[in-house]
Amino acid sequence: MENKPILLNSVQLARFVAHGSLRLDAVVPAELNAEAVGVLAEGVAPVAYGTPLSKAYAPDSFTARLLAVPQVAGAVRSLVGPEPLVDHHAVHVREPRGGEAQPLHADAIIDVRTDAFDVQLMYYPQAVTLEMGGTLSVPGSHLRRTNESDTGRYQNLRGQDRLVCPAGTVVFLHHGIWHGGRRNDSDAARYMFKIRFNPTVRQRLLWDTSDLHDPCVLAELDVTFPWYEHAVGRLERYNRALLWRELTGDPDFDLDHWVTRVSNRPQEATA
Ligand SMILES: O=C(O)CCC(=O)C(=O)O
Ligand SMILES: [Fe+2]
Repeated sequence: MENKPILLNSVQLARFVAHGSLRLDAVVPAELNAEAVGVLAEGVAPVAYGTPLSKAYAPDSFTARLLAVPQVAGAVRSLVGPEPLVDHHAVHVREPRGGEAQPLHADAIIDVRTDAFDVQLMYYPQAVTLEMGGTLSVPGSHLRRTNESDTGRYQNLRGQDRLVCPAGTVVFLHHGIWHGGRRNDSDAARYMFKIRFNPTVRQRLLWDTSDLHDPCVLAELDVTFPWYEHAVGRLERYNRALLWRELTGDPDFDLDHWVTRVSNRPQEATA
Protein backbone atom coordinates (compact mmCIF):
# COMPACT_ATOMS: atom_id res chain seq x y z
CA MET A 1 0.00 0.00 0.00
CA GLU A 2 2.51 2.58 1.08
CA ASN A 3 5.25 0.90 -0.96
CA LYS A 4 5.37 1.03 -4.74
CA PRO A 5 5.07 -2.26 -6.63
CA ILE A 6 8.40 -3.63 -7.88
CA LEU A 7 7.77 -4.71 -11.44
CA LEU A 8 9.38 -7.78 -12.99
CA ASN A 9 11.95 -7.19 -15.71
CA SER A 10 12.09 -8.70 -19.20
CA VAL A 11 14.54 -11.43 -18.21
CA GLN A 12 12.13 -12.56 -15.48
CA LEU A 13 9.19 -12.46 -17.92
CA ALA A 14 11.16 -14.52 -20.41
CA ARG A 15 11.93 -17.00 -17.67
CA PHE A 16 8.22 -17.24 -16.87
CA VAL A 17 7.39 -17.80 -20.55
CA ALA A 18 9.98 -20.59 -20.87
CA HIS A 19 9.55 -22.31 -17.50
CA GLY A 20 5.87 -21.58 -16.89
CA SER A 21 6.72 -20.29 -13.44
CA LEU A 22 8.75 -17.75 -11.56
CA ARG A 23 9.72 -17.96 -7.91
CA LEU A 24 10.46 -15.02 -5.67
CA ASP A 25 12.27 -16.34 -2.62
CA ALA A 26 11.60 -14.93 0.86
CA VAL A 27 9.94 -11.74 -0.37
CA VAL A 28 7.21 -11.71 2.29
CA PRO A 29 8.35 -10.20 5.59
CA ALA A 30 8.69 -12.38 8.69
CA GLU A 31 5.81 -10.61 10.57
CA LEU A 32 3.35 -11.52 7.80
CA ASN A 33 4.65 -15.10 7.61
CA ALA A 34 4.23 -15.44 11.37
CA GLU A 35 0.62 -14.26 11.12
CA ALA A 36 -0.12 -16.39 8.06
CA VAL A 37 -0.12 -19.85 9.56
CA GLY A 38 -2.91 -18.93 12.02
CA VAL A 39 -4.90 -17.12 9.33
CA LEU A 40 -4.57 -19.98 6.83
CA ALA A 41 -5.36 -22.64 9.43
CA GLU A 42 -8.65 -20.83 10.15
CA GLY A 43 -9.40 -20.59 6.45
CA VAL A 44 -9.86 -17.58 4.18
CA ALA A 45 -13.48 -16.67 3.36
CA PRO A 46 -14.25 -17.38 -0.29
CA VAL A 47 -14.46 -14.65 -2.90
CA ALA A 48 -17.09 -14.83 -5.67
CA TYR A 49 -15.70 -15.88 -9.05
CA GLY A 50 -14.72 -12.84 -11.07
CA THR A 51 -14.45 -10.31 -8.24
CA PRO A 52 -12.13 -7.42 -9.24
CA LEU A 53 -8.97 -7.60 -7.15
CA SER A 54 -9.48 -4.15 -5.60
CA LYS A 55 -12.87 -5.30 -4.21
CA ALA A 56 -11.95 -8.86 -3.26
CA TYR A 57 -10.12 -8.32 0.05
CA ALA A 58 -10.72 -5.77 2.83
CA PRO A 59 -7.82 -3.29 2.90
CA ASP A 60 -6.52 -4.36 6.31
CA SER A 61 -7.05 -8.11 5.74
CA PHE A 62 -4.14 -10.51 5.71
CA THR A 63 -4.58 -11.21 1.99
CA ALA A 64 -4.61 -7.51 1.06
CA ARG A 65 -1.42 -6.98 3.02
CA LEU A 66 0.19 -10.01 1.37
CA LEU A 67 -0.74 -8.68 -2.07
CA ALA A 68 0.64 -5.25 -1.17
CA VAL A 69 4.16 -6.58 -0.61
CA PRO A 70 6.01 -4.64 -3.35
CA GLN A 71 7.50 -7.69 -5.08
CA VAL A 72 4.14 -9.51 -4.99
CA ALA A 73 2.13 -6.51 -6.21
CA GLY A 74 4.72 -5.88 -8.93
CA ALA A 75 4.70 -9.46 -10.17
CA VAL A 76 0.88 -9.58 -10.32
CA ARG A 77 0.82 -6.30 -12.25
CA SER A 78 3.59 -7.45 -14.61
CA LEU A 79 1.85 -10.71 -15.44
CA VAL A 80 -1.88 -9.90 -15.45
CA GLY A 81 -2.09 -6.11 -15.26
CA PRO A 82 -3.55 -3.57 -12.85
CA GLU A 83 -7.02 -4.92 -12.02
CA PRO A 84 -7.26 -8.68 -12.57
CA LEU A 85 -10.27 -10.66 -11.44
CA VAL A 86 -9.98 -13.20 -8.66
CA ASP A 87 -11.00 -16.54 -10.14
CA HIS A 88 -10.78 -18.32 -6.79
CA HIS A 89 -8.43 -18.83 -3.92
CA ALA A 90 -7.72 -21.82 -1.70
CA VAL A 91 -5.61 -22.82 1.27
CA HIS A 92 -3.76 -26.05 0.49
CA VAL A 93 -2.57 -28.07 3.45
CA ARG A 94 -0.32 -31.12 3.09
CA GLU A 95 -0.99 -32.96 6.32
CA PRO A 96 1.90 -34.24 8.49
CA ARG A 97 2.80 -37.82 7.47
CA GLY A 98 -0.07 -37.49 4.98
CA GLY A 99 0.95 -40.65 3.16
CA GLU A 100 0.01 -39.55 -0.35
CA ALA A 101 1.15 -37.26 -3.12
CA GLN A 102 -1.25 -35.48 -5.43
CA PRO A 103 -1.14 -36.76 -9.02
CA LEU A 104 0.47 -34.48 -11.56
CA HIS A 105 -2.17 -32.15 -13.03
CA ALA A 106 -2.86 -28.75 -14.53
CA ASP A 107 -5.52 -26.64 -12.84
CA ALA A 108 -7.04 -25.62 -16.18
CA ILE A 109 -9.45 -27.99 -17.87
CA ILE A 110 -9.21 -27.34 -21.61
CA ASP A 111 -7.90 -23.85 -22.19
CA VAL A 112 -6.89 -23.25 -25.76
CA ARG A 113 -6.12 -19.55 -25.50
CA THR A 114 -2.76 -18.61 -27.01
CA ASP A 115 -3.01 -14.85 -26.46
CA ALA A 116 -3.98 -14.71 -22.78
CA PHE A 117 -3.29 -16.78 -19.69
CA ASP A 118 -4.34 -16.93 -16.07
CA VAL A 119 -1.74 -16.78 -13.34
CA GLN A 120 -1.70 -18.60 -10.05
CA LEU A 121 0.07 -17.19 -7.06
CA MET A 122 1.31 -19.73 -4.52
CA TYR A 123 2.51 -18.39 -1.19
CA TYR A 124 4.48 -20.48 1.32
CA PRO A 125 4.58 -18.87 4.79
CA GLN A 126 6.93 -21.50 6.25
CA ALA A 127 10.29 -22.75 5.07
CA VAL A 128 9.51 -25.86 2.99
CA THR A 129 12.01 -28.72 3.24
CA LEU A 130 12.22 -31.66 0.83
CA GLU A 131 10.27 -33.84 3.32
CA MET A 132 7.42 -31.37 3.73
CA GLY A 133 5.59 -31.91 0.46
CA GLY A 134 6.48 -28.79 -1.48
CA THR A 135 4.64 -28.35 -4.75
CA LEU A 136 6.20 -30.34 -7.57
CA SER A 137 6.13 -28.71 -10.99
CA VAL A 138 7.50 -29.62 -14.39
CA PRO A 139 9.39 -26.73 -15.99
CA GLY A 140 8.32 -26.03 -19.55
CA SER A 141 5.09 -28.06 -19.42
CA HIS A 142 2.61 -25.17 -19.47
CA LEU A 143 2.26 -24.86 -23.24
CA ARG A 144 1.74 -28.57 -23.81
CA ARG A 145 -1.99 -28.71 -23.63
CA THR A 146 -3.45 -31.46 -21.52
CA ASN A 147 -6.77 -31.83 -19.82
CA GLU A 148 -6.37 -31.29 -16.12
CA SER A 149 -5.48 -34.69 -14.62
CA ASP A 150 -4.55 -36.57 -17.81
CA THR A 151 -0.91 -36.31 -16.76
CA GLY A 152 -1.63 -38.06 -13.44
CA ARG A 153 -0.04 -41.30 -14.63
CA TYR A 154 3.37 -39.70 -15.19
CA GLN A 155 5.80 -40.17 -12.35
CA ASN A 156 9.04 -38.29 -11.83
CA LEU A 157 9.86 -36.59 -15.11
CA ARG A 158 13.49 -35.65 -15.64
CA GLY A 159 14.08 -32.03 -14.68
CA GLN A 160 10.99 -31.80 -12.47
CA ASP A 161 11.19 -29.36 -9.63
CA ARG A 162 10.18 -30.25 -6.09
CA LEU A 163 9.84 -26.94 -4.36
CA VAL A 164 12.17 -26.42 -1.41
CA CYS A 165 12.10 -22.79 -0.30
CA PRO A 166 12.63 -20.31 2.50
CA ALA A 167 9.68 -18.87 4.41
CA GLY A 168 7.82 -16.10 2.60
CA THR A 169 8.41 -17.45 -0.89
CA VAL A 170 5.85 -16.71 -3.60
CA VAL A 171 5.73 -18.67 -6.84
CA PHE A 172 3.79 -17.46 -9.88
CA LEU A 173 2.56 -20.15 -12.25
CA HIS A 174 1.15 -20.10 -15.76
CA HIS A 175 -2.24 -21.83 -15.44
CA GLY A 176 -1.21 -24.67 -17.74
CA ILE A 177 1.81 -25.92 -15.81
CA TRP A 178 1.84 -29.56 -14.68
CA HIS A 179 2.16 -29.66 -10.92
CA GLY A 180 1.02 -31.41 -7.74
CA GLY A 181 1.46 -31.28 -3.98
CA ARG A 182 3.96 -33.88 -2.80
CA ARG A 183 3.69 -36.30 0.09
CA ASN A 184 4.46 -34.69 3.42
CA ASP A 185 6.81 -37.01 5.33
CA SER A 186 7.48 -34.49 8.09
CA ASP A 187 5.72 -33.91 11.41
CA ALA A 188 4.55 -30.42 10.48
CA ALA A 189 1.59 -29.37 8.36
CA ARG A 190 2.65 -27.57 5.20
CA TYR A 191 0.54 -24.55 4.26
CA MET A 192 0.23 -22.91 0.88
CA PHE A 193 -2.18 -20.17 -0.15
CA LYS A 194 -3.14 -20.05 -3.80
CA ILE A 195 -4.92 -17.28 -5.69
CA ARG A 196 -5.83 -17.53 -9.36
CA PHE A 197 -6.04 -14.32 -11.36
CA ASN A 198 -7.80 -13.65 -14.68
CA PRO A 199 -6.40 -10.70 -16.62
CA THR A 200 -8.76 -7.88 -17.69
CA VAL A 201 -6.28 -6.15 -19.97
CA ARG A 202 -4.22 -7.41 -22.85
CA GLN A 203 -1.07 -8.98 -21.38
CA ARG A 204 1.34 -6.86 -23.35
CA LEU A 205 4.44 -5.01 -22.08
CA LEU A 206 3.02 -4.75 -18.57
CA TRP A 207 6.41 -5.19 -16.90
CA ASP A 208 9.58 -3.04 -16.68
CA THR A 209 10.71 -3.34 -20.30
CA SER A 210 13.93 -1.35 -20.00
CA ASP A 211 15.95 -4.56 -20.54
CA LEU A 212 13.80 -5.90 -23.42
CA HIS A 213 16.79 -6.25 -25.74
CA ASP A 214 19.15 -7.74 -23.17
CA PRO A 215 20.66 -10.93 -24.75
CA CYS A 216 19.73 -12.79 -21.53
CA VAL A 217 16.05 -12.51 -22.61
CA LEU A 218 16.71 -14.65 -25.67
CA ALA A 219 18.82 -17.08 -23.65
CA GLU A 220 15.95 -17.52 -21.16
CA LEU A 221 13.39 -18.04 -23.93
CA ASP A 222 15.46 -20.64 -25.76
CA VAL A 223 16.17 -23.05 -22.89
CA THR A 224 15.34 -26.69 -23.27
CA PHE A 225 14.37 -29.12 -20.52
CA PRO A 226 15.61 -32.68 -20.02
CA TRP A 227 12.17 -34.31 -20.28
CA TYR A 228 11.45 -32.89 -23.76
CA GLU A 229 11.48 -35.24 -26.71
CA HIS A 230 13.90 -34.10 -29.39
CA ALA A 231 11.31 -32.93 -31.92
CA VAL A 232 8.46 -31.91 -29.64
CA GLY A 233 10.97 -29.85 -27.71
CA ARG A 234 11.10 -27.66 -30.79
CA LEU A 235 7.32 -27.32 -30.68
CA GLU A 236 7.61 -26.05 -27.12
CA ARG A 237 10.02 -23.34 -28.30
CA TYR A 238 7.71 -22.57 -31.24
CA ASN A 239 4.83 -22.01 -28.79
CA ARG A 240 7.04 -19.84 -26.61
CA ALA A 241 7.96 -17.68 -29.59
CA LEU A 242 4.23 -17.22 -30.29
CA LEU A 243 3.60 -16.26 -26.67
CA TRP A 244 6.51 -13.81 -26.69
CA ARG A 245 5.05 -12.21 -29.84
CA GLU A 246 1.77 -11.72 -27.96
CA LEU A 247 3.46 -10.35 -24.85
CA THR A 248 5.68 -7.90 -26.71
CA GLY A 249 3.58 -7.07 -29.79
CA ASP A 250 6.58 -7.89 -31.98
CA PRO A 251 5.08 -9.86 -34.92
CA ASP A 252 8.50 -10.95 -36.18
CA PHE A 253 9.98 -12.32 -32.98
CA ASP A 254 11.31 -15.83 -33.40
CA LEU A 255 13.64 -18.46 -31.99
CA ASP A 256 15.79 -20.05 -34.68
CA HIS A 257 13.12 -19.36 -37.36
CA TRP A 258 10.71 -21.99 -35.99
CA VAL A 259 7.63 -19.80 -36.43
CA THR A 260 8.85 -17.98 -39.53
CA ARG A 261 9.42 -21.14 -41.58
CA VAL A 262 5.86 -22.38 -41.06
CA SER A 263 4.28 -18.96 -41.65
CA ASN A 264 5.20 -19.02 -45.34
CA ARG A 265 1.91 -19.14 -47.31
CA PRO A 266 2.65 -18.18 -50.93
CA GLN A 267 -0.46 -17.09 -52.82
CA GLU A 268 -1.23 -18.13 -56.41
CA ALA A 269 1.46 -17.14 -58.85
CA THR A 270 0.63 -14.12 -60.95
CA ALA A 271 1.19 -14.94 -64.63
O1 LIG B 1 -0.67 -28.35 -2.28
C1 LIG B 1 0.03 -28.19 -3.28
O2 LIG B 1 1.25 -28.07 -3.21
C2 LIG B 1 -0.61 -28.10 -4.62
C3 LIG B 1 -2.10 -28.08 -4.58
C4 LIG B 1 -2.72 -28.09 -5.93
O3 LIG B 1 -2.09 -27.98 -6.92
C5 LIG B 1 -4.16 -28.25 -6.10
O4 LIG B 1 -4.85 -28.66 -5.17
O5 LIG B 1 -4.66 -27.98 -7.23
FE1 LIG C 1 -3.27 -27.72 -8.67
